[in-house]
Amino acid sequence: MQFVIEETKWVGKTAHHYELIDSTNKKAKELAEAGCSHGTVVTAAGQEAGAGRRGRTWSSEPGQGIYMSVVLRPKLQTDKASMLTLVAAMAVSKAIYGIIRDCGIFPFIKWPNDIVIRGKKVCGILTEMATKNGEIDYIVVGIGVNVHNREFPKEIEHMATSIEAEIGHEVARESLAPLIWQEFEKYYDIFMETQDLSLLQEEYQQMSANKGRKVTVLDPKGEFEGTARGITANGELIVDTSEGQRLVSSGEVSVRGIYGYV
Ligand code: BTX
Repeated sequence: MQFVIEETKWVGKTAHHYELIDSTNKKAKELAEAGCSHGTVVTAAGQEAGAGRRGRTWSSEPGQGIYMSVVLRPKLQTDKASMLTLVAAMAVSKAIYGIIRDCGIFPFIKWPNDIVIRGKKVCGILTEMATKNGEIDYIVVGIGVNVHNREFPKEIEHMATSIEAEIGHEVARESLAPLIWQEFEKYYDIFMETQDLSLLQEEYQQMSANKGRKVTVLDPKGEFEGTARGITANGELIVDTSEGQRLVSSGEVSVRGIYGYV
């Protein structure tokens, strides 16, 4: 099923759709290497090798979810690129809420790259960057949303859910996907004004699943616990620990709730 992206200014004006693909991020990177324009979108009905972070996989059952990626060519310092994950997370949270608001359920952001409903993951975001001569050549932001799924592979069923499984009625992928890009474009343009999250920070905090919660930070340099307090304008997670406040950058770090996934 091909999504029609109409209400945007620049996202998805060129779009490539595949019924089955290995990974929309991989295809978007190939198109970017071949010189495609800023805003080019790749969508697929299913993925055979959906990619997560650090070599992990994203279960991408055909016809069950939204699998899509956008190519971006921002004039941005390389160390700011990871904030685009948070920008995309805000867009997904807002778009899902726009579709399910009557259910009284809120899709929260689990920093940095998941959207959760009732503590389980409905969306993952993968941001990848390529540089040339020390500058950003392109960034690919990939978004996977579980929409219709009623079951998941055994190894992820404790942490994964879909929008329909949570709200109990049908959601149209062809309505949600374009809405995500509309919201993404709005948040992206605001982000680019300041090249940080200072204008989005306050709204982000309201969408945050972590704020005020006890978290374990799985830092390869040493695991620690604390209470998440929100994010900085640079997208770091603020964590109060018994030894004082620490700022956690995404990258190599994962965050888990002490009492569950969130
Ligand atoms: P992540 O590394 O944060 O999360 C991956 C982990 O999430 C897996 O190891 C598994 O535990 C769990 N998981 C796998 N599949 C699902 C699922 N469908 N629902 C919930 N949990 C799951 C997250 O990486 C980033 C995922 C981005 C996926 C999009 S899809 C479109 C684009 N193309 C592509 O290849 N990747 C992105």
